[in-house]
Amino acid sequence: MLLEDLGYLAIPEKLRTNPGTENLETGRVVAEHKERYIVLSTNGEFEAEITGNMRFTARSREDFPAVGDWVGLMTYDAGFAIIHKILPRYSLIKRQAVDQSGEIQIIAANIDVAFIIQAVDRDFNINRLERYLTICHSAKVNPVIILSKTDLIDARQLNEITEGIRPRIENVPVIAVSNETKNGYSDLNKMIEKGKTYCMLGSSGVGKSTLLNNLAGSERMKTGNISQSTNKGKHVTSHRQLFILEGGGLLIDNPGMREVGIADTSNGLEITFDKIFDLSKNCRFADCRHINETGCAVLEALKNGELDSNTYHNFLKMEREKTHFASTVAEKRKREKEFGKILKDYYKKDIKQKRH
Ligand SMILES: Nc1nc2c(ncn2[C@@H]2O[C@H](COP(=O)(O)OP(=O)(O)O)[C@@H](O)[C@H]2O)c(=O)[nH]1
Ligand SMILES: [Mg+2]
Ligand SMILES: [Zn+2]
Repeated sequence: MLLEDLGYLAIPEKLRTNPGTENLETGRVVAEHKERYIVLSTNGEFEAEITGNMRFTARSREDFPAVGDWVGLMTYDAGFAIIHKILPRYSLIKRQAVDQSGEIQIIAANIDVAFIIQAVDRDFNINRLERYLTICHSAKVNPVIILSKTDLIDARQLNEITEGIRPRIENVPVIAVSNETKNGYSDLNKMIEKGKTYCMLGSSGVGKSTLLNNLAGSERMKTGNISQSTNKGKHVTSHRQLFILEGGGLLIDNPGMREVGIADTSNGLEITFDKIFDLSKNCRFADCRHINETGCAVLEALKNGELDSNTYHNFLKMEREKTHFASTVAEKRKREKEFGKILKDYYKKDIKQKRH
């Protein structure tokens, strides 16, 4: 296995030199399970853990390795390795946890293209597409929309769906596929390049694992029906894993996501809703919220039909969520800081007491 087979050449040149890793081997995290990692390197496959130092200095989930990460490691006999360093990431897909704790969940690192998969039957929902697009844009990952299960509808219905997407989502490729008939597979295969990393995003049951197995040419991931008995919608894929496809593309499957919160820290919303952001430059007030302000160019465009009303409402909803997330994070930081201070005072006292 060469590093370029794992996608090494997709790393931007300036990130490839990593001071402090000269004596370490380079590898890529292909799977993760409760702080244990499977790493591939030129010397094979290793089960790895991070150093104690990495664990104790970690300030957030982002300081731990994720699937797709390039790492500096020391390897030992019997396929065991210690990860000493995470190399700088060129992209990182994350989402906000459902419980609103302000925790973020890392989906995958160093992804070139994300396939946003939505089934054309009951799962189909443009608001949700915009949500995933925002996650991709803030992660600096190029999105491609894949409409799956097209065998369940006829050509006219499919046409209606793609026509419905067009006015709301521009400049994002849309590919319609069926895992049953393999319709659309050749278009999809054309998009997958050797040495580039792809990741699948989408709800449970839309056919992500089936697609991966078909593209890989063998059953790598378990697939299944959404369980009706446990109304939670149990998913079969319980872990995240990176697979090397026959054509040399690298593909990451993901457990289904029931809800994807927006943890947008960069300009994901700006890119997804670029039309609204362009319009807002003409609002009378610089801090216009586009809700009821006079001289609002966004409301004006909404009134004259230039702006789609569903797009507008979805934008407002996600904007609110982003604001809420930002304040949750700020509060959490504050609490942690206060707790840190209590600990510090406690230790100070403790040391004093020991001296006496
Ligand atoms: N009719 C139809 N069923 C599909 C298609 N793709 C997947 N399925 C079925 O949908 C269910 C969920 O598929 P799975 O790949 O496990 O979805 P995942 O949760 O997104 O990984 C399985 O029963 C599949 O057989 C498709 O293109 N057409
Ligand atoms: Mg799956
Ligand atoms: Zn406005």
